[in-house]
Amino acid sequence: MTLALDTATVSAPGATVTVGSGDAERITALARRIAPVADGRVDDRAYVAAARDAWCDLPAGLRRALRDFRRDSGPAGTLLVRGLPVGEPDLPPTPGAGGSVQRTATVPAAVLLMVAAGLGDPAAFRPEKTGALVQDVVPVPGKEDFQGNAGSVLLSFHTENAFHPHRPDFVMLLCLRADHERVAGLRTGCVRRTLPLLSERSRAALWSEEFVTAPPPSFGHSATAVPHAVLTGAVEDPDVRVDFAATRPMTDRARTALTELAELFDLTAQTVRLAPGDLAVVDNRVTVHGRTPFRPRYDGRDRWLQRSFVLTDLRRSRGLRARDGYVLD
Ligand SMILES: O=C(O)CCC(=O)C(=O)O
Ligand SMILES: [Fe+2]
Repeated sequence: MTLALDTATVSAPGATVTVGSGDAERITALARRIAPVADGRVDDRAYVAAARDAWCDLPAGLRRALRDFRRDSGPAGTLLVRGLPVGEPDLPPTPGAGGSVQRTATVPAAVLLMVAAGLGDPAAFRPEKTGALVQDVVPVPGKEDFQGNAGSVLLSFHTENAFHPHRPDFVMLLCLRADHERVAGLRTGCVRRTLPLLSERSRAALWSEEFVTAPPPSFGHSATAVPHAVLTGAVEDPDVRVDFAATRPMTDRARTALTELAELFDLTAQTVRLAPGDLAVVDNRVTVHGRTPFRPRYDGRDRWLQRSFVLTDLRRSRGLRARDGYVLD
């Protein structure tokens, strides 16, 4: 069966690379090679070290594309890698429990951690999905309306962990199984596209520290909401930091600017219906992401993505990571 990306839904595609079947077999072999390390506990530092080592043996074309993307994520701030092995046809049923994670060595977990270790280093937040380095993104019964990855209504645009000083540099989403109706789309919007379209007044507001983004309750007091700007860095190529479900304006001009920015992200959005074997890498510094709605059936065949975060400079968060591990407390 061919599960092709529905290119008709891509308005202005970001970079795409396709892994050939021979390379996919090599990648599967690498995943099998490292599977016994640390008894297959993917959160163990020895497993991560093995994944980092295996990165060096990934097909050169894939490594080149990822390293180029790391240096310059381009006008869309996304890279789609297609044709990766995800363990089909022996894929187990889609998990249905809230907070479910992947603790054991599988082909998709190896793919995520090998790529993470090449783009930077994998990282996770202890209060979020128990700090697992590979997390399930699945619809959860009763959570349909939730503005988070357990939901199935429209998920609004957000910078991942926008409230956090060490938010991921890259968010990786690997599709193991598409939704039944193949309508769920990963939506991305890049500030490199919206910036030239913003009014002068809104642009000025977005550069000012007139916004607060509260952490989700699970993070407790470990992150406090201090006023921040939505745009920072280089005037011609800023970073963006916003979560349209959580970022609150503190002034009238900030409110107007947020509305304008949301409209422009909608206008310039690109939507990709991920197929099994598709890995979307989102540059979380310049690109926000969300998801179109879909209808879960909770029958074990629902949409199933696995997610890992990447920090390009792990050292910067050392104060939050016990024993120089990969989990931020
Ligand atoms: O379901 C998706 O496609 C994206 C979910 C999401 O925002 C995330 O897992 O960070
Ligand atoms: Fe997200």
